Amino acid sequence: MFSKDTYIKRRKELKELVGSGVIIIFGNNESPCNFPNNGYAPFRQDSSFLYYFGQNRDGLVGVIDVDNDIETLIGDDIDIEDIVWYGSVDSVHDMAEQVGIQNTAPMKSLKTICNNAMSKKRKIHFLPPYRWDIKLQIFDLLGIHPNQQKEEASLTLIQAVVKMRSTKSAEEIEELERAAVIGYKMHTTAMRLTRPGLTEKYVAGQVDGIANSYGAMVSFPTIFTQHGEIMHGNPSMNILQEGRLALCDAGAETINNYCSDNTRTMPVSGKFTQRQLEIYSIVEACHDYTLEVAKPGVKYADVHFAVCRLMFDKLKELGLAKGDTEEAVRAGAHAMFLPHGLGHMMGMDVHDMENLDQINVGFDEEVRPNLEQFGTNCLRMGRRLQEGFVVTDEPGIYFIPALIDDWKAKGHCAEFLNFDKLETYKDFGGIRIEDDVLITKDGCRFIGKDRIPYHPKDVEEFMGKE
Ligand SMILES: [Mn+2]
Repeated sequence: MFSKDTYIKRRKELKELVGSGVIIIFGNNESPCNFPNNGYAPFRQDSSFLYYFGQNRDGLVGVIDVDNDIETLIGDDIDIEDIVWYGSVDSVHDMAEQVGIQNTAPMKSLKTICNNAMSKKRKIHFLPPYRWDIKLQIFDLLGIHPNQQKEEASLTLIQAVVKMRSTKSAEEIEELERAAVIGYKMHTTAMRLTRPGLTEKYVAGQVDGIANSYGAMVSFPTIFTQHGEIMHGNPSMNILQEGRLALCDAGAETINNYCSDNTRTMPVSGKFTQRQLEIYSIVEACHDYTLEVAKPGVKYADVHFAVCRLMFDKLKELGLAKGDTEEAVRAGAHAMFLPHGLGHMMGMDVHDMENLDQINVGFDEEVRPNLEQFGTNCLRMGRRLQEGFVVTDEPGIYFIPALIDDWKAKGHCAEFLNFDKLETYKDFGGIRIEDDVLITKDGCRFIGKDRIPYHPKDVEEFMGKE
């Protein structure tokens, strides 16, 4: 948690941006796993609630009456039975005081607050809910059916939250640096353990343990797989095999819920083959190129396409691609290899604010998403970069057998791709290299003082150590 002043200032700015009405920001509740008292652990608070109200406990709601400048933390104090099982916790009044809020009220009063506002036809601002219990709560409070809640959510509030959370303050950047330290430990652990004979799940479990030991949790379910070409490949009981590549995409959350997100791809044997090295070097060059071009004022979509053109040029040298690079990228031919965007915003959520809808977070009036073209429709971030933004830089090259078959059968982008050569890469897997980038005053830099090894020589040297 930050100081009281941070939360007071944030709510003050939010009130100015929203202008009028009643803002309701729902905190999360415990989420049952297989029976009510066995919840998914650890508890994860809603990030916008954390941003404005700071408190990391279930069963809280923050209400801001903008017109009358009244802030209320709503929640029920725990009773003696809960204290017996879980220990004593701060009262709602104490929690409010810690974040500079004057008023508290029990949960049942939320209905009265909403009824009063609705009877006076005042605007009630809420964010699009993503958990079913909150959807039911909104249905109960405001009478809006869960199917309508995304549309009925306040665009004014969404835009205000996005504006504020997109630019990271100095204290937030410190938290992100802390997350990077944990991320470094996670990835170097994976690199140290990876060898033929172990299961993917074993390595992934050790990586998760690091995140749990040093912070709050993993920032998303760890990907550790020899099938790097499957974007979200869950770790399986498959045994790591000599000659394969293992892709590890994993991140940590600090105790204050700021994230890291890195990917490394390593040879299971500890040494890249020539064919692996050729593809790896292209991804490495693309990854490093982002650092040269990303800066305030530049559209991240343009950085993405610049990286795609560099990648395509180099794939032509290997004989996997052909034709005019500009035309090929315009036609979306690069998506055979890179079917996702170069990166996404990162902060308290690993895909920061994705619950507020990507069109509101990664795009704006000027830069609209292209929802038509395969690959390009997966861009999560396109708009102009600003100082203080944090985005991921995660180019990859994948050989997806089903996609090769599909495009080959349709003749899709046939003038830009060498399908005969692609056939010989169907057993390759995929490579991604990912780091987190802070946009600075006149350029950008990686977050994290220690770079997780990614230059091929460094990876091999690290894996060769006892
Ligand atoms: Mn990522």
